[in-house]
Amino acid sequence: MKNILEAPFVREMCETTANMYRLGWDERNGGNISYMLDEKEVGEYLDFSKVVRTIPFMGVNQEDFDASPLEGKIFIVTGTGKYFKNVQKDPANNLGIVRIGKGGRNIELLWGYEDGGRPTSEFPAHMMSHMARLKVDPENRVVMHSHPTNTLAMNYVHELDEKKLTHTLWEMCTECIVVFPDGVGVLPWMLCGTNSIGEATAKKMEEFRLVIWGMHGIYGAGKTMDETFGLIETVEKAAQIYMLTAHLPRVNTIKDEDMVKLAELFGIKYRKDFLNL
Ligand code: 2HA
Ligand code: ZN
Repeated sequence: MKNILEAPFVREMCETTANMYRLGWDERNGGNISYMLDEKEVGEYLDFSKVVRTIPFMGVNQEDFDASPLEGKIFIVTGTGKYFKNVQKDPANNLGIVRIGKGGRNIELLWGYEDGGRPTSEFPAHMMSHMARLKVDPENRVVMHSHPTNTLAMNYVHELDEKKLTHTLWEMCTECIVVFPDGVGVLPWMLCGTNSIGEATAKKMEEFRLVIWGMHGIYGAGKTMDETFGLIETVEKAAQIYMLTAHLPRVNTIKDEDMVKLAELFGIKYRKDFLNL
């Protein structure tokens, strides 16, 4: 067996959490990532017959929560209560590799959480988001939650309306409409760690790869870690420009006609109903 600490997916989790921490997006235990892995690749590092522990899903009523479509799928996931700050120096305590058990009823730990930990408190929301994204994009692998500073700041001074918020973000950087042409879904403030926020997020994920949790943070989904990180990074950059300029007189702006030209140049399908043409 190869050394799991050298596996590309473990390195990627370490690098991404370290980047997010350094950007100030994931204070303390804020944020969580789940990344669906290729069984064949993981098989080079782990013996699938060795289940370290079986862990129940937390924060959900078993009757309302059905993860059976993910039975047997393997994920690397940040641990509950763990700090992104610490993942790189101690992946074996802060990360876990888990397999969704029979009928999607529980979680089988294959590696990690060595100090007795378990997956993020948002694991059910992540699993529901994976199921929702996989229905619209069979190649989706990553779900990422974070508390990016300017995105969060913008939540307090901008209407939490999908069309208006997406439009404002698209206006802030030329590339925004190209990076997230599907726009940004928005949920009001809701109690985190619950079935209801998981279900509401998953519902939005059928339409959007990005979902704002009002006055809490953001969810992103994508095929790769880079794509997902890049989506959140681009929203955060746009929100930063907004926060740097919102209190100043607006002299110039990217017009809706300009955004149409961009979308046409890059040949992308975008939310036309989010423009005011
Ligand atoms: O994992 O960010 O939403 C900590 C959180 C909960
Ligand atoms: Zn959070």
